[in-house]
Amino acid sequence: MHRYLQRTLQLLSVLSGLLWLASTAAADPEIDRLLRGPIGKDWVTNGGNLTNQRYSTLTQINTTNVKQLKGAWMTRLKGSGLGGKYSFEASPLVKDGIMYVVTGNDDVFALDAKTGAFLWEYWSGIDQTISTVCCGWVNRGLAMGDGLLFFGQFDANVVALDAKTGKVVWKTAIEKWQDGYGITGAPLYYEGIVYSGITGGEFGVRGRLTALDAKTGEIKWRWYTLPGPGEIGSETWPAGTDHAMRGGATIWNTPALDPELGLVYFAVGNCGPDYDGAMREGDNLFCTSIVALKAKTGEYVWHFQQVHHDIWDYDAASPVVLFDTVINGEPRKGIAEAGRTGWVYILDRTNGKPLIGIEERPVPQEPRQKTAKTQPYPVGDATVPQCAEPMAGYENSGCIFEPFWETPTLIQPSGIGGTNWSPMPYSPDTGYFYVPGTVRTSAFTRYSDKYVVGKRYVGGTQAAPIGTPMFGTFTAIDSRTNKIAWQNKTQYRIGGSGGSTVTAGGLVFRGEPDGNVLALDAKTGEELWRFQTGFGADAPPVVYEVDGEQFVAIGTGGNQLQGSAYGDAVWVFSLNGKLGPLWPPPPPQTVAGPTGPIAAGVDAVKIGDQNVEYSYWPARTRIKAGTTVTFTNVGDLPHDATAMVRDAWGTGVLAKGESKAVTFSKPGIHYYICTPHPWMYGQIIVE
Ligand SMILES: [Cu+2]
Repeated sequence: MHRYLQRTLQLLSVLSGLLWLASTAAADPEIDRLLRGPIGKDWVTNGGNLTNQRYSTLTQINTTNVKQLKGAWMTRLKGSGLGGKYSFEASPLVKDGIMYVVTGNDDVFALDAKTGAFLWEYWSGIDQTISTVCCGWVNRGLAMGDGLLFFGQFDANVVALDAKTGKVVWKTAIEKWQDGYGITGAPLYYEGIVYSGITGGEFGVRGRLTALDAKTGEIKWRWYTLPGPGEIGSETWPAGTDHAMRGGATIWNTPALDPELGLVYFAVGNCGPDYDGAMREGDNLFCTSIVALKAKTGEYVWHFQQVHHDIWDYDAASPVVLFDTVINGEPRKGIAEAGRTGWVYILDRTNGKPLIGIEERPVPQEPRQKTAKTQPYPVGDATVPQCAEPMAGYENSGCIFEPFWETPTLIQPSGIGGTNWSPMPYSPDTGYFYVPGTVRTSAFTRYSDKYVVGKRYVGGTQAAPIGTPMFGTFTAIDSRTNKIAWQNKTQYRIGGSGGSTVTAGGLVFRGEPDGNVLALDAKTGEELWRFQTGFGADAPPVVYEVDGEQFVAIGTGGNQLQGSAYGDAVWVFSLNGKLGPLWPPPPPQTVAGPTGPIAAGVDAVKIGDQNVEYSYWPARTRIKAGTTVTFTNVGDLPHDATAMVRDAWGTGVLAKGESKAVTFSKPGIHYYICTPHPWMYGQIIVE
């Protein structure tokens, strides 16, 4: 009897053990293994694997033979995402000889990774009238697992396609685009969960990370980046107000995950309203922060805020990177993120404490903006200059964290400078992070904005003054010291969405907005190879292998924020490649201001004409005093034309098809911008 009971208990315990295994077993053991391991022949998630390091272990293409690299194939994606409102920022995924790629129109294509032949295509049919777009139509990539491909859409749906056929398996609405929400970041898949961020920081949304069941699309949990009353961080918002509920803090990019620690990590964007801190006294957690949650449950574990009470649009927008290192002889688990501030933030990923050192220093104050008393200054070097040059016509100028109110104030880096959405690869061979940067000064101005659901809610503007230079830097930052190992100045802005990838072959591959793809020596930064693709080459490249042959792939479809020429192509390179370069596309602007010839006597200006969404046509016109100029929006998005001299004149927001007439009586040169898209410039010369 006693023995029988013992046997029964043993059996029960074995059974419950099996049940436990069944409930926790990985949903896709092969993908999970690839995600945990070093990146080899396949590239199965946006950042290559769970670390986001974008470090390929393939060595067939290396520093000795990279000069022989030529085009293996180039495929144009049937006009998907081809046009002035789109950007191509996705890394293609590759698994078992099949490439999957998503364009700025949320269309997905499966291609033979060896030949570029089409296997299937999914056309999103997404509503082209979506008006809650802050920074170009873009999709930063896919995730895969359980035989499915996952991605977020501009209309705030997360979608799963059958990887074999491209048919929709499930679609889950996270929110409504009409309320200001959208998804542009690539999700992360691991152990049957899809992690997705959300965008809408310029539309008064409440940011969050959403975890979905990969098989069904059911929402398992969500973690709000803006705390509700009584929650952790709520003490950093004014008590008794609901400003935190529309404080932005969106998630632009793919999380990283440490399976041993069981933590998921991500970077959080700017506070809303972007440039007006007057009503939101406090540090405003979890804006502009790195956050760690328990990967299974979404429970808060730690956070690090890069900018307190952000009023400069200093999003943490680049994906976080996990790496292991040795500091003072001790092995450490690190996490790093490159900010728009121009610094790399390097932390211990077990607890969120600085790994190398970050000092809180007093900063200049502006009581009306309720500025934070101190800000974090990482020990080490910044990758872009952090002070603006004084300039005629501007009373105020300053360095990073210079406050501003209603008088335009020059500050560098701008909110569209430093490292923006671009990823930052890490090589365990060199111990370097490869940091793309944009150098661009902004004149910041605060104004009042009223919150209306689904409308822009930014409380100010930032535009680069006419004639100021815009360029970039590409910097190797030593992960052990946070100091510059080498730095290349680049002709064009590359921090806005430029991508790169590093290999065990000692190479860094990266695209340029002028259409060139480059290979650099990862140790020294020396350029070893260059190839003209014919389209703006801004997307982050990937490296893969099929039938023993190594390939390098890059999406070349241009990028609005970097001003590069649009396209719809995927270029793939190999040592056996036969294709030569194409003619260069028009290069991006390197000086802020309107471009093109001056039209004589033209009194009608079209906005977003000729498939160039972010433009005025003509951008420059010469008229007689007393002429009435009619501005008409023929683009897809709401635009305006607003004098750079504040309160002088403006059309107000024009929806698609709307016009507004403005009479110019005073002779002189009138510059104007589009307030939602301050990289659009126009000029009216009145005689
Ligand atoms: Cu605009």
